[in-house]
Amino acid sequence: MYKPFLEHLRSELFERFELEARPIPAGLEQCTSDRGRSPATIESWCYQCPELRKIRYTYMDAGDAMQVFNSVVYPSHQYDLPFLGIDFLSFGKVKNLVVLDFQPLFQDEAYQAKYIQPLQSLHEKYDDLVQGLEMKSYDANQYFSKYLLFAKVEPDVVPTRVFEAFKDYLNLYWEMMAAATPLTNPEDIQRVIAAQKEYDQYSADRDPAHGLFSSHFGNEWANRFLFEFLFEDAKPAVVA
Ligand code: BLA
Repeated sequence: MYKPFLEHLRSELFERFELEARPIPAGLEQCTSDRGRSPATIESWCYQCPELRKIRYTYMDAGDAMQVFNSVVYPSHQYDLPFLGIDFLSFGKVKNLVVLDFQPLFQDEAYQAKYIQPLQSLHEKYDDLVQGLEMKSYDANQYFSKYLLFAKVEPDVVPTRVFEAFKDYLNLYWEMMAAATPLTNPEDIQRVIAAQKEYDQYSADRDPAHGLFSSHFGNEWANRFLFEFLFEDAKPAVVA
């Protein structure tokens, strides 16, 4: 269902950047299971280039039962650009949830004006993908922008409206990247490093997918996937 999105992201990345593979810890690149009701496969890819220190994307395929395409692009530490965050999920072809955002590192006004305001016109263009849904796991005011696309959609709009929106958001992201000037002040860079790290911790602590991973691939695999790959700068909570 979301394979064309993955293909589009991949070809855009390879066209625009000098990508180098970024290693994925052994055993986490791919996993297949026949536990649970339907067989599931999860596969991930990871790259880096001078501008983008970590580009990861994951596809989880459990046939009609579930399709997930998830990706985060982490700019290099000398860029205070937002993350590009993608989470497209489909359960039983019925519940199709799409989330697409430029995830801000900071919430101050200068940052919003520079990196989030440019999204406004796309957000308006795709107002059918803006539904004011409530977030259950996350805080909408942290690491999300006010111009995110977040919608429950019918399957027929996925290859049409959602794909159009995806292409437009990606294009704007590349434009923003191309226009960005690297930070030179070590303190500013430290601030980016800290915020990116906090994003990993925040996301790992709240990730609504842990149960999904562990039901298919086991708890141990799920923990490794979360803390060694998806959000590798996060530390697992210490359980007494
Ligand atoms: C929701 N994301 C979800 C849910 C799951 C995942 C299972 C809950 C769906 C439901 O309501 O039933 C799945 N998250 C994943 C998967 C991975 C993951 C499979 O990290 C990894 C492979 N989530 C992101 C990113 C964004 C994001 C980058 O990982 C930003 C665009 C957003 N996911 C996001 C939001 C929700 C969600 C906003 C709704 C959650 C809520 O209600 O709080």
